[in-house]
Amino acid sequence: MRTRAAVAVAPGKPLEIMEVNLDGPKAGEVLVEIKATGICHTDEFTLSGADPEGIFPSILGHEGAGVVIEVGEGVTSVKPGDHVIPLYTPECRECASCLSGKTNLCTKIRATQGQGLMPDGTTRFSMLDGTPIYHYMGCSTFANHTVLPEIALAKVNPEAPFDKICYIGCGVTTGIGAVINTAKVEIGAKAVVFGLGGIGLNVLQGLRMAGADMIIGVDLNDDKKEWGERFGMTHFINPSKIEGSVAQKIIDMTKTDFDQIGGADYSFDCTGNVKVMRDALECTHRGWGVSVVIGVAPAGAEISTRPFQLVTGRIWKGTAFGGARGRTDVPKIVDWYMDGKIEIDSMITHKLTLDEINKGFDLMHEGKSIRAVVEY
Ligand code: NAD
Ligand code: AHE
Ligand code: ZN
Repeated sequence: MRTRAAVAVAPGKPLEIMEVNLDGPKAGEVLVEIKATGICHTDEFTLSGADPEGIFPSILGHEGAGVVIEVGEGVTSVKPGDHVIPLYTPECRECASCLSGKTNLCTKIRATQGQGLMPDGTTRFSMLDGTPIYHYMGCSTFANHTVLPEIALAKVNPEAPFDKICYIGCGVTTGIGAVINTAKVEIGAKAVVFGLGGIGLNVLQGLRMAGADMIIGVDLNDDKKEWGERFGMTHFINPSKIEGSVAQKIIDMTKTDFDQIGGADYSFDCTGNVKVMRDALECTHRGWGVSVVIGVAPAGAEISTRPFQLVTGRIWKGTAFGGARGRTDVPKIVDWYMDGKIEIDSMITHKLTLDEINKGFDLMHEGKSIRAVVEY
């Protein structure tokens, strides 16, 4: 069939909207009509050329929602008409990682996914002249139709609006999951969130749900103060407007008469900046502070700190997709949204058509959007 897509033709170039060929689903695969997709900073990261796994031409996008149109041989868990959210972290429930019970990082199809290919080593997309187009994160939601492995689809409540729940395909789940699944924040905790964008605001709402007491937000953009406050932030720091280091500032803010050491119980990097990641670790409490890396850093970037920071009990960890097991957890998160337990609507700041998709990247660069969503 033919479908319309925004194709990443080369690093650093605007996406090109065009008709592309799409082959039907093979065994174990599913054809999905994408109804809406968010634009995540990770799409920008890959388009910019900073992603070591970036491959061109490709169809980016990994934060979508849509409807099953056709299933390939042997597919049993979804059927035409089902509403689904594509999963860049699939859940096969049979690989060593899934069965370990210790991680959400299913490894069944990770190798081919990172090469922009379906599990059989081929691509379903091509240009009208036959040039192959690569898949992205196993999802390619910047196409009106896409093909995914069955294990990379979460079947969700058909009443849920596509233009909102697409955000659960990445940002919402990553932010809330980082708090609940990865950090396992407890009631009364003191926490810091670096970077109050599409991910950071969801970390804030996760902290609010978990019952954290002091929730400090850090961003270079003062507009994010008001945004943070809407999602539970209690204190705001703009690092460009303070004297001294942001880590020391946070340590001082968290001291009490009883605890003169100070430091956050938990911190989260949602910037992808390795210097910020260091501050995020070093602002946590001696003996027990946990810092979670969410941000994705460019090729070649490395993190550093004095090993003493770890010797003295701080824990540095990371999270992908908020530690969520997609087929199991994503339908529940959609239900949380439908039941009013989590907020999404106000974070969708812009709605675009596919033809306007590059505007979504401009809004992100200008710090004007939280999430821009493309509706097909
Ligand atoms: P975004 O562009 O919406 O937000 C980033 C925010 O960070 C902005 O508000 C910006 O002003 C702020 N910021 C930038 N540099 C800063 C600095 N030095 N100090 C303080 N604040 C700073 O991006 P997003 O969609 O929220 O994504 C955030 C990061 O999370 C990206 O690196 C993205 O690739 C990554 N990400 C990771 C996962 C995962 O599973 N680990 C999932 C989604 C996104
Ligand atoms: N391809 C990059 C890494 C990109 C990355 O870290 N991706 C996150 C999801 S970001 C979603 O917005 C992730 O899930 N990683 C786990 C995985 O298996 O890809 C690189 O550096 O090579
Ligand atoms: Zn993302």
